[in-house]
Parts: sequence; C-alpha cells; structure tokens
Amino acid sequence: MTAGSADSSRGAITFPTNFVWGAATAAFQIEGSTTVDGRTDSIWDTFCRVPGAVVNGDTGEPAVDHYRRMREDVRLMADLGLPAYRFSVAWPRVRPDAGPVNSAGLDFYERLVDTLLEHDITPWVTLYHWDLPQTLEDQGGWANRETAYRFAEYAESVLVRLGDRVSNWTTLNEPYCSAFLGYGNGVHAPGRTDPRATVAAVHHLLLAHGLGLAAIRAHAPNASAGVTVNLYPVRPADPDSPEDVEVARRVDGLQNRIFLDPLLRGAYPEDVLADLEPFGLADHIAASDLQTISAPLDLLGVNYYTVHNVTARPEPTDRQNTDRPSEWLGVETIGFRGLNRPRTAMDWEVHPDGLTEVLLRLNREYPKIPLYITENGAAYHDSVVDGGIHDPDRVAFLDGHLRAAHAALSAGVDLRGYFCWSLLDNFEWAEGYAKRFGIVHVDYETQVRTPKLSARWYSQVVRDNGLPAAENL
Ligand code: IFM
Repeated sequence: MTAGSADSSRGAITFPTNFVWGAATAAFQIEGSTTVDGRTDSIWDTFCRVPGAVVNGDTGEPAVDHYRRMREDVRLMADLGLPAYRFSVAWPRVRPDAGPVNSAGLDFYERLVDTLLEHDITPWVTLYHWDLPQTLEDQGGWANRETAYRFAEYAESVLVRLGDRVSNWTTLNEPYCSAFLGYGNGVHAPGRTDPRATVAAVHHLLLAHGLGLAAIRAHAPNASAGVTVNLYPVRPADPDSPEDVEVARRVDGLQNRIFLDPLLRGAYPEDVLADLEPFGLADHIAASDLQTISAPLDLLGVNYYTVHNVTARPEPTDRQNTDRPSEWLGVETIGFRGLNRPRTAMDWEVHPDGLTEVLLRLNREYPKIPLYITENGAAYHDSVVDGGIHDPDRVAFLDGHLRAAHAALSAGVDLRGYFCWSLLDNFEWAEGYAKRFGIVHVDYETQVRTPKLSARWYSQVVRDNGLPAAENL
C-alpha cells in the first residue's frame, strides 16, 4: 500500500486509494426506544437510575431517537457523502439471556443495514459497545465466565441474520472501559468497584471476543473481522525518575498491553500477570483460552483520544488517580500531569502526535495487521453563528489527527481507514448529554439534526480523499 502523497505535516495530503472513511455511533448512545419491540434493560438503563451516577440524571431515553429516525439519519450520512458507518447492535434487543432470540430486535438492524446498502454506505457492525443485558449482570456480569458463552450465542444470532450482508465486523468496543470503568472504579455501568471482578472481566471479555470471532467465521466466512481497543501512549512525566518510569510501565500494562498481548501474541504480559497476581488474573485462564483469544484477526480497530503522562509524585495541579485505582497498580499514588496543551470539553489534552505514536508502536511491537482508526474525535462547546453550528476547534482537532494518521501511513503503517466519533451528538455515558462529540448537532428538545461546520469540512475531506494545506482551513 502506498501512503498517497506524503507531504509535510501542514501541507496538502492525500490518503491511499480505497482508504475507508466513515463515522461511528453506538446503540445505547443514540437509539432511545429502550422499552419497545422486546428490548430488555441493559446495565446502562439500570445505572442511569442510580441517583448521581449520570450527570443531570440523564438516561438513554430518548437519546437522539435514532431507533425511530433511522432512515432520516442514513439519508443525512448519504448527503454528507460518508462511504461507511460504524454502529453497534444492542445485545438486550436481540438475546438478553440464554432464552430465545428476539426477532423484532434483529428486524431493526436488518432494516438499518438494508437502508445503508441502498445508499451505498458500507455497514461496520460492532457486536458489543457496553450495553450488557441486565439479566446477565444479575448472574455476575463480565466477572462470570458464562457471560462469554452468552455473548457467543448472541453473536451467532446476529450473524445468522446479517452475515450475508455485512462484511465488516468487530466483536468488542474498548474492553478496557467495560472492565476497568465498569467493575473497577464504578464510573460506568454496572458501577462495581471490585479489583478481582475487574481482572475476571478483562479475561472474560477477551474470551467473549474469541468466541464471537468464531461465530463470525462460521457464519460470514468471507467477512473481515476484528476487535476495537482504546490505546494511549503512556509516558513517564519525568523520564529520569525510576518511580515515574515504573508507574508508566504499570499503567501501560493495564491500559494497552493487557489487551494487545493476548489478542496479538497469545499471552498476557508476564509483568502484568505479576502485577495482578493479588487479584487472581491467572486463576481465570483455562487451557485453550489464549488460543481462542488470539485467533487470527483481519483488522485491529484503534480508538484514540489523548495521551497519559503519568507521575508517581503528583502535585496538587495533577489530575489524581480517580479512575485507575492505585491499589491495582501497586503504587502509593499516581497522577496524570497535563502538558499545557489545549483541552477538549472532556478536559482531555489534545495530542495528535500520540496517534502517530500509537500506530507506530503497533507496527513495531506487534505482528503486522491492517489497522483502522475506529474512533477519533472531540467534545467541544459548540456555538451557534448565523443559524449554523460553528465548531472550528473540532475541525482543527480532526485536521491534526488526520495529519498524524497520515504521518504513520508515510512511515509504513498499514492503516486502512478512519471513523470519526461521532456522527451525531449523543449520550456521553456518565456525562449524559452535557458533552457533545457529534459532527452533526442534535437539538435535544426537537431532535432536529444540523450538520456542524465540521460535518461539512469532513464531507469535503472524504470527497477529496485528503486534506488541503493547513493554512487553507
Ligand atoms: O462516547 C465514547 C464511545 O462510546 C467510546 N469511545 C470514547 C467515546 C468518547 O468518550
């Protein structure tokens, strides 16, 4: 594969022919209609009912009402000229437990896929984007090995229905968040704070991936299949401090390598196994699990947002370790230190260079595999100017990250596509509707969709298969 034109980081750039361009969403974040057509509760429906769990008490109802406005949303994508759309299937609509398949739930996704195909938009389906059926959580959730087998059965139901029409599949989205935010610090559903359950969840999510992949292979043998992980460069704040270097090793282990190594090398990293020994990771690994987990992939999805700059000696201005309990990290304290870069509305620092770093690392340290950026984007406080939604910060964010992706391509990385997060403003998990990631604005009162400046800009990027020189922005 050639990298198209490899100009300077600010000059005009062109992506390779056949580069996949798209936008992404996830079921619970957009669909609404949480009680119709046989859908049952997910852990997020339950979590939203917990006072204080989600900003403003927001829920998945009506979200952006996509379940009922699906055709309008697909037309919108077609108007923007988006060639691909990444969405997730809601497990609790399809097969909430070991019982029968809910055909009405699958009907929705069949309509969605067919509508996309009618508009020449390629569907990219994610089987699990965090909405575990509550019935399964009641039986232990991801801490229970049985959940992986239930996932395989659910995956098979989806594949039987859609396998003839969908040729791009990913099993899980960001298993890090499912395990560590859901079972570790409790900021995401199901809101548990149990390190032993967390490491069990890591392994069972990976096992679910492997079993789900087998279902894809069985029912869509010609499809392209993989999994999406969220990766961060993890840097020691002071590279000369052995304590900071050690903290960076541990954080990198739990954030990145605990998923990448089993998936791509067939083994957990020795240092991570040792770090997690008190919490029993090894106890969950049955004989053929790692073989199942490391079955060959056609692609790896990479979600990228920011970097972690970590220190063992936090100062008062450092973000403290609220979301990565130091208990697991085996260190007294850990802080996340800012690097004086602009921040998004999520308070995440903007580091396009980190995307190049992540892609180069994959290329260098892991077996070669086609890579797709399955999410990248930013929340900002958009302003209305002359009736339009003016989001120049988001345009600059996307521009910078696309240039960073192109730099990796130019260095020989097999990067095949890019999906912007997100198509629409939506339910940003514990942040509710307060944070807007969409390139299309949604008025939550009226559900009116308005493409932002960034949507028009992205549409042009897709049409040109590249970017103009930065000064022409
Ligand atoms: O909204 C989320 C998405 O569901 C998973 N990746 C990160 C996004 C922004 O936080």
